[in-house]
This record gives sequence, structure tokens and C-alpha cells, in this order.
Amino acid sequence: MDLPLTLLCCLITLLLVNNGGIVQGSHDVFAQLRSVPAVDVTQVHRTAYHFQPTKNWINDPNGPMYYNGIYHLFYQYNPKGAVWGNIVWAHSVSKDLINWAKVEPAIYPSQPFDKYGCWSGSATILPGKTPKPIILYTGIVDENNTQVQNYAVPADPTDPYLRKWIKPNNNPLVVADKSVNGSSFRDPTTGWLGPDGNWRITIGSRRKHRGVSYLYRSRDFIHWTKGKHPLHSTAGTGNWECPDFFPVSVSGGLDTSVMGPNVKHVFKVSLDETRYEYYTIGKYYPEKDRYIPDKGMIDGWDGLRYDYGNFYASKSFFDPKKNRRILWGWANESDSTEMDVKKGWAGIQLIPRTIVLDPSGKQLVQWPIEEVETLRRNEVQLRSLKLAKGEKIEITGITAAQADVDVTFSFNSLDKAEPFDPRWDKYDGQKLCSRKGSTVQGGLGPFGLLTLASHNLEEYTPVFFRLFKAQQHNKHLVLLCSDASRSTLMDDETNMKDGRDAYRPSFAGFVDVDLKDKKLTLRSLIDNSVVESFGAGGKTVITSRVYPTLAVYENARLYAFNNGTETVKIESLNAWSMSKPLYMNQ
Ligand code: DQQ
Repeated sequence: MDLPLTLLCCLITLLLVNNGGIVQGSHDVFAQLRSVPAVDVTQVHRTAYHFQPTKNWINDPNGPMYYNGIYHLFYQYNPKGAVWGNIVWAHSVSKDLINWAKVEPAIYPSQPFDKYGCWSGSATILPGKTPKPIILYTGIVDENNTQVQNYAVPADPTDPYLRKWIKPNNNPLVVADKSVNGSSFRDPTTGWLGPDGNWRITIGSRRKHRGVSYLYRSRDFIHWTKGKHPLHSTAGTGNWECPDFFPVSVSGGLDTSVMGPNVKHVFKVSLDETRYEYYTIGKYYPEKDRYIPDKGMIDGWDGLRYDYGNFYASKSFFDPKKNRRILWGWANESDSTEMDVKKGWAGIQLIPRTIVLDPSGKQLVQWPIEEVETLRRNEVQLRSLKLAKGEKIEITGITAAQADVDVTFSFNSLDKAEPFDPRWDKYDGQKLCSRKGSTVQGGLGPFGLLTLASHNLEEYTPVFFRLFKAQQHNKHLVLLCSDASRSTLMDDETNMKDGRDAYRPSFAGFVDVDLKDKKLTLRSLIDNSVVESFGAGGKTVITSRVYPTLAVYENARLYAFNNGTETVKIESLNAWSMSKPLYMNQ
């Protein structure tokens, strides 16, 4: 990237502010650091079973697909350092989504249509006698950050690993017309085929402060025409990155082109300004190429999120091997850039999740892919164990820094749920969680897990439920928190997020769950510097990145706790040590 573009990016970054004044997961440009080689790669805090290259910066997952028996994951990667810059499409292949082998980068800047950058995009498998994959990605063509959409195809589709990719000379395929903001025009989706035999894709953009996802149609996947109107747009949401659009059903995953009576559609965007994502569920009208969110969906900042924590630029794909839709998301570091440079690496891909439609039709449900269970070792179990007010119990016999824990809590009554103050914002769980952390005694809750805890609890990341009773409708509200505020003893300065405050948020999301059986489940995947938690079977999911100093390796501990006045019972708890995959991108 040349200087004017660097300055432009810095300016954009400076202009980004979110609710709390903190931007996470941003692509801040550190011109002088973007090519500092990772000499000494620090192991502590590296994950063991999450997707990571051996060193350097990664961001968005790109073009995930299953082709000829192999899973492919491409991702935004800086081969020269641990900050964003020099981005190429790195490429890894796998047979099981757990063990990964890296192959050479698939796409890197080399042509006039991508000389200044090869940014995010998607893969589509074109059907036919011999189905063929094709990648669409965003190329940056000049110092003004002008964005176009290009394609790449495998040089040899019979190579099982698709190691070499060609960018044909008829690129770019899509250029912004005058009505489109050419420097906010990126991240083409996987294509879907309409009943008229035309392919569609959608591309993220903005018109002033309105988030826009443009629609393009093509007969042959090469010649694209812009639709008369966008697939979707929403006022006041700022630039839309990495849109994703796909069909869902209650029973399983669907290929991206499937439409029909029992099918709903999901539209997801990554909000450039706040660096979090939201999705809506709705109806797709292919004749008009309109997407209309269902009644009651919040189409904006307060919308549903895949993950209420550190999760961005996600992308889903249909896995025909197991008939499921799989979601990949990127989690950036939440420590400082200086720390990242020192560590020699930054960013991980989270454990892929299957996504299905909840039977209510009102939200998605996510669950870690079943393959991750092959890494489970040394199972420990607890059954029918009461936790009275202030009690906690240590879960021993596993490596707590690298674990999978699945627990079902039950309680006898909802009577002690705290009143929900109508002045509180029911969309801002995070604020409520930072006010009412795991140590603030409640009625029903807080109860849950203390993950990555040190012996004397100098450090810990609690993941817990707290229940409230809304006076108005006599309705209960369940809040799930993943609170990083006490996760490390590292001083604030070391842990500062790029000159801003230390970034240790009390991430939280409400859980829309039926409490009839008075039970709540929680599963956490713990991996040295990441805790991914799935509340109520995956109805609400939160990821935290944390950097303990004492609770590392064999010194980390795991507890179940209750700080509410109502006794809760651990109906069942199963926990495992998680082993390292045999191959991780060596
Ligand atoms: N990251 C890519 C862009 C995308 C952003 C650049 C989202 O294509 O909009 O690395 O994180």
C-alpha cells in the first residue's frame, strides 16, 4: 500500500467510533510495522486447536468451500508481519476442518486490477458435469482505494489441493458505476442461482451513511449487470462489509441456491463503524430480487448477532459432505499492536459452527462442528451437585487452559430473579453486565463458569447467566455474560488497545429461551487466549480474547460458581482436555 492510501486508511480509522468509543477488530494501518518480520514467535497465548498460521497477522475468512473431498479455507494474511498490511489470500486445506495444511497463497496483488490489494470475497461451485470452483474477490486498483470485483479459477481443477489459482485477463468483472461509492464497494458473496437461470451476488457498500448491499445478475458468472435496486439497504448503519446471504431451515443446511416454502433467508452484514455484525431473518423474493426481514426483526445496530463478543467478517458455506451450513468468523486480538508485534502473530479463526434456524423462526442456533469433539481427552463428569449462594467448585482432572466444558444448570424457582429496571436498555446487555459482574450478588444468578482462572482468582474470565424479571409483561430476561474485566494482571498500558483504553469488555447478550423446565445450558471452548461460549444450546454465543499472566498452561483452573441467593444445581457437567490437532498450518 502506498502512502496516500495509508493516510486515507488512518483517517478512516480515526473516524471510526462505536458506542463505547472503542473499535475492536479494526484494520488499523501501522505503516512502519506492516513489514516487520516475526522473529521470535511467542507461544504463550497462542491457541492450540483454533485455526492459526504459525506467525503473522490474519483477518477475514475468505472463500470457504468443500470441493472434491477437501475443505478449503482462504484468509486475509500479512506474510510480512503481525499487523494488517501486504494482504494476500493465504490458503489452507483440510479433510476434517480440524487438521490443516497450508499451501501457497492463492491470490496476491500482481495485476492492474488488484495491484493495491486483494481483499475479501467468496467461492462458488459452478454446477455441471464437472463442477468447478470460482472465486470472486475485491481488488484495489489505485491509491484512492478504488475497489473492483475480480475472479480467479484453479489452474488445475484436478489438483486435489487446488494449489495454483489464475486471475484471467478479462478481469475486473464488476466495476462501480457512477451511482456507487467506489471506495466502499467490496466483499462479493457466494453466488446463488435464481429460478430464471441467472446467477446473483451481492456486494457490500454504503450511500452516505446508509448501509447498502448491491445486487448483480449474470447468466455466465462473467458478465454482470447491476440490479435496479439493491438486495437490501438500511439507513444509518454506515458502510456494510462482508455481506452474507443464504437460505436456512430448521432441519439442516441448504445449498446457497435453495428456495422454497420451508425456507427462510438470512442476511448478515459486518458493520464497518462498530466492528460488529448483525443479521436478520426474512423472505427472499427472487422475481424482484428483494429481501424483506420478517416482522419484529431489528434491522440495525440492535439486531441479532451471531456472537456478542470478538467476532467479525464472518462467512458461511454449504458443506455437502454433511448437509450443513458452516459459519467461520475471525477474532482479532484485544491486546495492543506492540504486543502483537512482540508476539509475532495476531488473529485467529474461531471454531467453525453449524447454523440452523431455531424452530421459532426468530433466530439462528449455532453449535461447534462435531469434528471438534475428536480432540476431547480425559473426560470428567459431575452430576447433581448443589451450589448454594457464594459457592464454587473446581473442575479438576483436565487441562483447564485448553478445554471443552458442557454444563446444565437447574433451579427450583424463578421467584428470586432480580427486577429488570425499565430504564435499562434491553438491547445493551454489555452495559448491564459491566454494572452487574460475576461478583455482584444477585437473586437467580450470577452462576456459571470461571474460565482461565488463577489459583487465588487474581485472574479469571467468568461466563455466566443472570436472570431478571421484567415487571411489565411478567416476562423473564436471561443475560449471558463473558466478562474480560478481570482476565489479566497485565498492566493497562501493556494491554492498551492501540492508544485507547485497555480492551477488556464485559461482553453480553440476552438469551431468548424457554425457562419452563428451569434449566440453562452453557458450553465453553477454552483455548489459552480465547473463550467461546454457547448459551442455551447455541442461542446466544459470546467470544472473548484474554491474556492471563498466571492462569496459563497447567496453572489455569476452571470452576463452576453461583453468586445468587437462589441455590442452583449442576444437573450434569462434562469437561474434557482438548488436544492439539496433529497438523496446524506447518
Ligand atoms: N477486511 C478486508 C475487506 C473487508 C474487511 C480487508 C473486513 O475486504 O471489508 O482486509 O474485515
